[in-house]
Amino acid sequence: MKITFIKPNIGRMEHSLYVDEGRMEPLPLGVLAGLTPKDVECVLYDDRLEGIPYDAPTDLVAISVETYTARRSYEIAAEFRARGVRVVMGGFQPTLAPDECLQYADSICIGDAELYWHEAIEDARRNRLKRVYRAGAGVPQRGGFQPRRDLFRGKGYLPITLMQFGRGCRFACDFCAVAVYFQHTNYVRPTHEILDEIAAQERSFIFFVDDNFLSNHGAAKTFLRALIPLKIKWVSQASIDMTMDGELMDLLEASGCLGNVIGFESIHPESLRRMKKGPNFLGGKARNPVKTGWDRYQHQVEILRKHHLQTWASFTLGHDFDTPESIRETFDFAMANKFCFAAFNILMPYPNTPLYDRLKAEGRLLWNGKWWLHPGYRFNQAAFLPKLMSPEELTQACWDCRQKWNTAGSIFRRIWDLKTHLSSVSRMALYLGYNPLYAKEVFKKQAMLFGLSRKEPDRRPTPASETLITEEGVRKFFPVGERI
Ligand code: B12
Ligand code: SF4
Repeated sequence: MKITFIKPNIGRMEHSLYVDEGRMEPLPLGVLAGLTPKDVECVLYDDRLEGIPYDAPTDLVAISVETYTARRSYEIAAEFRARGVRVVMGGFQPTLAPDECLQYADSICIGDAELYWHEAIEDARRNRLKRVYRAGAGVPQRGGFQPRRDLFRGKGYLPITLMQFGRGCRFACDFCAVAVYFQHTNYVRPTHEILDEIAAQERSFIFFVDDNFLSNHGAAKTFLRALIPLKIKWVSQASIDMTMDGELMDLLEASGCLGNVIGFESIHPESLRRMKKGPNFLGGKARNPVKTGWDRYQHQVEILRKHHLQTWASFTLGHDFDTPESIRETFDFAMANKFCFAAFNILMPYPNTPLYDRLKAEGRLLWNGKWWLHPGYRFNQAAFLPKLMSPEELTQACWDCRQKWNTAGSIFRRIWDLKTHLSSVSRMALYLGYNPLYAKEVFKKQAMLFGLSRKEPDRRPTPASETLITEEGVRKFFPVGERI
């Protein structure tokens, strides 16, 4: 039996091979292949860098589908199914929007593959795949099996090994797909299994792809102590409440942590409260800004700097208290703190999240409520009606931030921090190596259409009237799989 694993891109130009130069190893597919019985042949194609050989013989196609890549995944599935090959989909989109995915796949997998993949393979061998395999979430890579990293070789991925310490997060931010998928729970792998995986790597630079590496401080401390003697360098994603725990901060520094992606989301306490961004209230003065004054994370950022941690600040912009002015202030805040990277993301209503349900109930969703399928929707456009500005203003304000942040001048201005970027050779290399690369990718991806298209990106915000095409209209004129 042969399985073809596919990592879909967000969008793709019909006549040119769009190559994502910031591409990282597709760990979910490596994990899935690692879970696959040894007698099954596994091949992997990454739509971000290579063509997909639809005519090559295969028995089963397995696609990892996120909301952003759903339209492209459905197109790829249509090609294989037209050739009589069965397609199975798994990942966030099948878990959050199963009914939609079922229309485009022979079989869908809800939740973590560790819990059903063997059964699906045996069913596929006997030609009796079920329509739905359903599981929850749990401890990743149970039993300590390793991802099939040999499948990544020769594909030019960034020289950084992706690995899991754990999955999920204990918080419940209202916009977060992770909170829904993992039901506010964090699962951590046994330390010895991760150490074995690290020992099997040639590289000593690791990205722990956890949703919140520091969701469980106790477990993280145990693991960090075990990391210290290995003398590796690593980065991850973690919530800012880490700054409340001095011992944890010392261990982060001692274990080789260069920095984390941190969800600041907003610099306005009203917005943080409304989105239920729990960790951002724990360590600072946002709990009761009327009494204490809101210091805009000043205290927390100082603690991060004291430990030489570089910060990748992530913002979600477009909350109900946001205006174009407050978005500009957010940009100034990020510049003033000389963050290593910053993502000025438009707040996105992901299917099945509390935010999505609220905006839907308030009649504020654009693009028929399914922006990820809409043929006119472009990457980084507003997908709902904000309260205090128009969707076009929101799109433009975030694009302005991205443009200004990623100029050579901005990169030059931000490097001058002796406590972080200039505190060691590896930190400086990370800053100088990745900033220009990400800047280039940000410009390439901005306003990209989803799926296969003939149109070049148009960076102007789409007028709201164009977002109002009806659902029947979308189906009639732009069925998924048809080129526009
Ligand atoms: C690492 C990461 C990244 C890395 C990318 C790494 C890479 N390889 O390219 C970076 C930082 C670059 C990134 C970028 C983005 N990301 Co990201 N990312 C993650 C993160 C934290 C971990 C992914 C991972 O490797 N996990 C480890 C693997 C083993 O777990 P897994 O993917 O969940 O897979 C398991 C199951 O889902 C299932 N499964 C998955 N696929 C399949 C397929 C089949 C056939 C089967 C049977 C099962 C199955 O089995 C697996 C094993 O249990 C996830 C969150 C998460 N928990 O997954 C977000 C996440 C996937 N990202 C997200 C987003 C939004 C983005 C961006 C769009 C952000 C932005 N605005 O730019 C971009 C662009 C992504 C793109 N498609 O190009 C969202 C997607 C939301 C959604 N509803 O789809 C997530 C869920 C984060 C979140 N908080 O919501 N990301
Ligand atoms: S802290 Fe981060 S990962 Fe956890 S629920 Fe909030 S946004 Fe999601």
